[in-house]
Amino acid sequence: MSVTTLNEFIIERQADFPYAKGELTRLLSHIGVAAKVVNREVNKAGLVDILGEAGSDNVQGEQQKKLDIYADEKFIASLKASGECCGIASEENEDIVIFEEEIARNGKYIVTMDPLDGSSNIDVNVSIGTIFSIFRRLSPVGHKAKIEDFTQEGTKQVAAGYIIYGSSTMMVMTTGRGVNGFTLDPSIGEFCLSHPNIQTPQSGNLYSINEGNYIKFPDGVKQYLKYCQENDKETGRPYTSRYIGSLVADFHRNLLKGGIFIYPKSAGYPSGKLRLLYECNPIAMIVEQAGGKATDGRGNRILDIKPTSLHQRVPFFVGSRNMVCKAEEFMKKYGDKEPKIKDIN
Ligand code: P6P
Repeated sequence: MSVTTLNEFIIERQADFPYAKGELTRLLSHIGVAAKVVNREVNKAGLVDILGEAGSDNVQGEQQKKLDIYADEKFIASLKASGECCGIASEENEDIVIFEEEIARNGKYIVTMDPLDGSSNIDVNVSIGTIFSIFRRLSPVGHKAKIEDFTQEGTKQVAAGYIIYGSSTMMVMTTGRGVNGFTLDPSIGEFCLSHPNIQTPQSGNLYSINEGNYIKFPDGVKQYLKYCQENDKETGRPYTSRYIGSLVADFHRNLLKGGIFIYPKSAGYPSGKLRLLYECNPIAMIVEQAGGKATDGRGNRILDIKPTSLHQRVPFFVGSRNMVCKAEEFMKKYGDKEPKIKDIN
């Protein structure tokens, strides 16, 4: 059976992109290149004693970088080289990174990204990920990118995706016409179509939340968790809690098997912990394209939220449509106000 590589897939689907004459194709394939470079380093992370800790020199005498800084630099370099991206917003950079070079100033797109999400899990060999989102710029081509290019609602995304560096390395992405998964075949160094047209189950029995924060949750969340832990009427089995503390890994499992991921606001995080621009928006586009739902727990669709700042946090309820709806019912019935730290005994 012949395999379809990521590049072949994008080119075949190019006609789907209303105005792309190869630009989006080039941009997405450059993201694929950076992902392969980062994957190589992530896979060596376990050999840190040989390669040297961040801040020390590696065997080549190069300054060893923290992997998330390394990933940020590789994605920025590849996006700049594509000539299709005029700037990026990244979890690793306080402000937008504007590409000054002539070739990049003519780029029609901007990218928001978390270059290596969950990187604190690297040294315990837990799956981590890169998350990205692509918008068409609003500012005039040929000029420098502006902040308003980056604070567009999530509904304006032209593409979104993530790379999960796990038991295998996989890119899951959407250009607004369904979700497709590409698994890296190391023997040929190509991402190959392995999960065509991913649809997430409308219901599931997996719930993912950091229950260590339980006493800081709003009552609606506490009551929903209680509901999940009661016996499931049909199967007689309670739901199953699965939480690995790495958004891409937790989301990817639930996307394929059915489930809900919740990072609500809490006494510790009154706006939630996850970032709207480069964590929640791209994941929300993917889940909606796969038939799921993503809200802030109070009926607001994530993709409709108008960003007010680059690193803005939002509460995040994402996954199987029926499960997110059920969680929202509990938030409405029992309240979505998080307790104050002083009121927690
Ligand atoms: P907590 C990783 O640091 C991250 O940004 C996400 O990948 C993950 O879902 C979340 O934070 C975990 O946060 O507070 O449960 O450790």
